[in-house]
Amino acid sequence: MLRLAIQKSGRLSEDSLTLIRECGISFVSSSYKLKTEATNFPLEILFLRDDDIPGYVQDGVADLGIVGQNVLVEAGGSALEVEALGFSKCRLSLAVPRAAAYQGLADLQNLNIATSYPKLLGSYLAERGVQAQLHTISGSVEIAPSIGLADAICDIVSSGSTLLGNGLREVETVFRSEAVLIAQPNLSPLQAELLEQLRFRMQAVRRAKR
Ligand code: PRT
Ligand code: ZN
Repeated sequence: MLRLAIQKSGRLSEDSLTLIRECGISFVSSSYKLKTEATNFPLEILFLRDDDIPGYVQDGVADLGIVGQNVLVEAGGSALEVEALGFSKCRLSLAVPRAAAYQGLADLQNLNIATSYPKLLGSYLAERGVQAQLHTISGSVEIAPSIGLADAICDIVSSGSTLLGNGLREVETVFRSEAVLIAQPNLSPLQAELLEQLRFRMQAVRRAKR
């Protein structure tokens, strides 16, 4: 039996459920249930907050998970990426107020930057020799400059309209992300075999869409 953790409700949820169904796996899901069992594959599906998924997979509470690479890498830990899934593509970007003079990373030196991704941003800046004060906030990062909390932000962008709507300009891409299948590092041989079957089906689903 494999336990797969997916996001309960959010941007990843629908595509994750669709992918599992397109793999030919049948299950009943309802919005109030926190887990469900597949009827034609030895799979149990757990519905969790996305931020909790890498930790549950690392600890073996779940064997597999579907999360954004941004969440996986920010979490650190030992959960392994085993398959890129091609949906929920986005980028983690630095942005400054539209009117700010920005010519390059050196302009961020000693600024206050608000983000929910201190690890990803911290290593990006450190690798480039930029020192800045990072302020970790968990949501509504885009309003930080307009309320005087930060000089710049680093957050997830997809269309760019949230930045635009908050008077911000995207200046650097820190990380590119998509949804990935992750696995705990200590699967049993039988679980590893089931994972291979699942990956084979996922790859076939993606090929069929191309
Ligand atoms: O409740 P839970 O903790 O499970 O969910 P969540 O609110 O933390 O995550 P959710 O559902 O918003 O996002 C889940 C994953 O989707 C993220 O970790 C990313 O991998 C991916 N993803 C793809 C995005 C976006 N696109 C996205 N646009 N995650 C967030 N956004 C937000 C972003 O934070 C910003 O506020 O959308 C806004 C920007 O969008 P644009 O289109 O205006 O640029
Ligand atoms: Zn989350």
